[in-house]
Amino acid sequence: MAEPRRRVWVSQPLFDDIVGRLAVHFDVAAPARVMEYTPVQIADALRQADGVLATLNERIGVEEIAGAARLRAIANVGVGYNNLDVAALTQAGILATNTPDVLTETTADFGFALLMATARRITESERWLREGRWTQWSFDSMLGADLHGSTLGILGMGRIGQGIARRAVGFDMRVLYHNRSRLPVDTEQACRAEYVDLDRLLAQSDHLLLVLPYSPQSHHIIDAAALAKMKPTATLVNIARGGLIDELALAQALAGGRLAAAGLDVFEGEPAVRPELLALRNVVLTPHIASGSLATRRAMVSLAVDNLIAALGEGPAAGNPPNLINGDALRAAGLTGNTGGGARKTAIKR
Ligand code: 8YV
Repeated sequence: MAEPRRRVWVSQPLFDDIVGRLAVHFDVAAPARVMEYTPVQIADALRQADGVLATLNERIGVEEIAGAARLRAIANVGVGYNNLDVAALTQAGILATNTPDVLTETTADFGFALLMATARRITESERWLREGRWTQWSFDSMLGADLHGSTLGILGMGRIGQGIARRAVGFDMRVLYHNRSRLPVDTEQACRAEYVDLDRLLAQSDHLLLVLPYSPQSHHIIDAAALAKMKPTATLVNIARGGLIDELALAQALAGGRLAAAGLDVFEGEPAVRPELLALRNVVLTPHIASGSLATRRAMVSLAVDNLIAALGEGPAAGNPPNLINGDALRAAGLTGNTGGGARKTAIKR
């Protein structure tokens, strides 16, 4: 008798034509509209799933997977995966994947756009104009800060940070960076970036961009003390995760003139945004869209689908999901633990 088809849960409406590729191998359950799930709803969905296509909205940890006996793989649509408790998934033998590379350039583009909008007060002045307040041109209205010739600080020098540094070359900026580990010299040279410690980065940057992963170690890395080390004329831009910044301290610094402006694409309690930030004129707020070009969002979903098909032991890369985050999950599940596709394929299907 034929084995019953395995089940995949797609947590949000993504692109039907791309997600449809899953249906070749699996029964697919996907919502027709954007969903906000409770942890119990997520646990219920996981209980019936062999694989999951998830977004940053779905937090998946110990409690959510407690009853998920058949779950073998979670493909996150995003390069960041702080919504997943990777240690818990690894211990349970559940493979997890993400979508790096395909969003690097688009996200770096956006980081630069948000920096320019913030430093040159683009959204603020547009609002002002629309409010009918532009009654006479004046020489000193809406004066901003230059990008060209200034010092750009990049905190987190992974692929996206390097993409931003490459763009800064065209603006003749001096680029400083801080990262957990220093980059190889040839990479530094290619980005024309200089490694400095965090204090120097804070003190010397005219514009500081946050592009580092969020973790317990980087939680509120930009707090009141860090903000106090920055130039009062500086611009702060965050395209990584909201939890990197103590937003209340930031709002106070912006309101008190201790920081010139901020551009925020991500928020600690998103989609909720602190009223203290909403009330300020010198902050540009966007709804987590840094990777949001149509082509890139499609590429992200496509890569996540490839990852999930492979992680569940199907398709051309069966057993070798291209972007596995937790290789140790294989061993934890008592699977082959080697990277050879064939052996793993059989094991993962079980
Ligand atoms: C995604 C992101 O839009 O990739 C990331 O880490 O934050 C964004 O590019 C988001 O993760 C979608 O789930």
